[in-house]
Formats: sequence, C-alpha cells, structure tokens
Amino acid sequence: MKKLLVVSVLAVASGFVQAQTVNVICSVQAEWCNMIGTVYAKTTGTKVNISMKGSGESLAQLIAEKDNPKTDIWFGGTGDPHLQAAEQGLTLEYKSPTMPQLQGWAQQQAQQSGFKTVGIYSGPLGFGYNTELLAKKKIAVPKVWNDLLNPALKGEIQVANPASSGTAYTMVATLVQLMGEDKAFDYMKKLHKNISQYTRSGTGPIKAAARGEATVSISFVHDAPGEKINGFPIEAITPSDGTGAEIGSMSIIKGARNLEAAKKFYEWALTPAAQEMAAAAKQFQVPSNKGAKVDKNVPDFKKIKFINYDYAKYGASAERKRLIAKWEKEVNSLPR
Ligand code: S7P
Repeated sequence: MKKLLVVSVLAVASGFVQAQTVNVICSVQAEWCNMIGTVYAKTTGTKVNISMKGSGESLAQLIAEKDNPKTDIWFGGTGDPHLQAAEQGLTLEYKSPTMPQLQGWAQQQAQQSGFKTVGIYSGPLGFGYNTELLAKKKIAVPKVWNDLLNPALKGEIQVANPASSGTAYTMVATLVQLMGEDKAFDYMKKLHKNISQYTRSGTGPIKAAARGEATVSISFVHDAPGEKINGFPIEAITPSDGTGAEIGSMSIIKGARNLEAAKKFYEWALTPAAQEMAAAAKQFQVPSNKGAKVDKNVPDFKKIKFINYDYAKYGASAERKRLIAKWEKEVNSLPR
C-alpha cells in the first residue's frame, strides 16, 4: 500500500499521470463554447476537445457514431433532439446530486427523458428585426405571427430549415400547438413567400438580420442582445399571440470513453458559476441553476405569453420526423 502511494506521488510529481480528457459537442454559440472550454481546462487541468455544432447536426453526428462514440458529453442545443437522443438510446442515465438546485423545467426535462438529459438553460422563440431596415422600408415592427405575412416583407425574412435546425423545429412545433396543425401548415405556406432563405443553422438568421442581410428573422430572442452589444442595429420581440421556448439541454453519451471526466464536466456545467458564463459570452438564456445570477439582458419570462409546450410529444422522434417530412413536402417544395 505504502509502495503504491509512493509510486502515485512520484508519478504525479514527474508528470507521468496523464491529464483527463473530455470530448464535448457544444451547441451554443462559439464565444460560450470557447469560454467554457478554456476555463474548465485551466481550472481542472482536463484536456477539453470541443466540437461546435447546432442541435440538429449534433443529433445526426451522435446517431452516426452510435456504435463507436467519439463524444463524451453534449452541451447545449435545443431540448427536442436531446430527448430524441435519449429515446434512441444514445445517451446515458445520470441522476445529478445538483438536481434539486435546478428550475422545475430543467428537472422536468430530466424526468421526461429517464434522466438521460437535463435542462441547462431556457429561452423564448420570437422575431429579430433590423431596426434600420424596417424604418427605411417603412414597415411596422411585427408583433404577432400574422404580421410576418405582410407582403412588404416578401424575401425579407430568414428562418432556419427544421430538418437541420432545432430552432426551426421549435418554430414548427410552436405553430402547430398554437394554431392547430392544419392552420399552422396553411400559415407556413403563406410565410414561405416571404422567406429569402432557410438557413442550415438556427442562429444564422438573427446574424443575417443584424448585418442587414435580412430584415426579420425567426429566432431565439436571447440571441439578439449579444448582436446589439456588438454594435448591430437589432432588436427582438416575442409574438403577443403566444410563443414556445426551448429547454437547452445537456446529455452524457452512452459508451463515452471518458465517462468519469464527462460526469465531472456535467456537474461543473450545472454550477451557478459555470452557468453565469453564458452572459459573460453575451448569450442571454435563463440559466437552469436557481442560484445563478440572471443578467439584465435575459428576456423576462413574466412578460411573455407562452403556449403550454408539450416537450414530450414534440420531442418524440416519430413526431419530429412526421412534421419535418410534412414541412418538406407541403411547404419547402413550393415555389416562392
Ligand atoms: O445561443 C445559441 C442558441 O440559440 O443556439 C442553440 C442551438 O444550437 C441552435 O441549434 P440549431 O442550429 O440546431 O437551431 C440554442 O439552443 C441556443 O439557445
């Protein structure tokens, strides 16, 4: 025993003990991914390999890697694909001792998945708009979903493609729950005429609106203040007739090669200090740890009219597949 201890001490002292490694897919924006990677590596000595991907693309990668996972943990991204990953057996059940410190919606996300994912932030869907372009084109700020059908907005709106983007899938699921399926599809067919481009990534449209490449975007509104702080003429609003919200989530990958390192990273990511890094990286979702400070730029949920989003139903693989196939056939195939 004594001999073993001496060997361990010598190994550490002489640098023979290899640092732990954790392979992270990160689905929030680059500044936040880089910040958590750098801070976690510096404070723990862990080697952090970060691969940045949107939510839809991350799920596709995890499905492709199923038999030989190269990822240990998936940080961030909309909750629906995390629920699908859980349903498809791609992620591992893990009950964090931190769970009681989390908001109800974050715990509900965990329970719904059999503890194979957990909520780390939440944020509402809405409209981003370029203030200068709207003023120049003399178009009123869109306040309800129907305002996006204004013919003056023809070719002026960007939203992502729901097949690749969790943000855009949140829009489809929100509209279906808000209007009923038939009316929602009629609405999306009309909206199609005003769309200039369905982007691959969910954050693309608000960046385009900020830079004047689109007048309006359908986006998570917490992505607007960061663009504004960076000097772009952008504002965001949530539709007063109702909207949905994402539960940004985190999951440990089943078969993770660095399971202990993944669990350590997971616990760290649930701490108030780690969650406050979002605002430091100019991303303004509501943090899931009740003890984390809420930045003044975070949208005030009390002022937003939310639908009662059914995360279990719309997070199910079969429902997502069905709605996306219907959107491709009935909406995306239409001429503009
Ligand atoms: O602030 C980043 C954010 O809006 O992007 C995440 C997500 O990766 C978007 O993925 P998609 O490209 O698949 O839409 C959101 O979870 C997050 O709030």
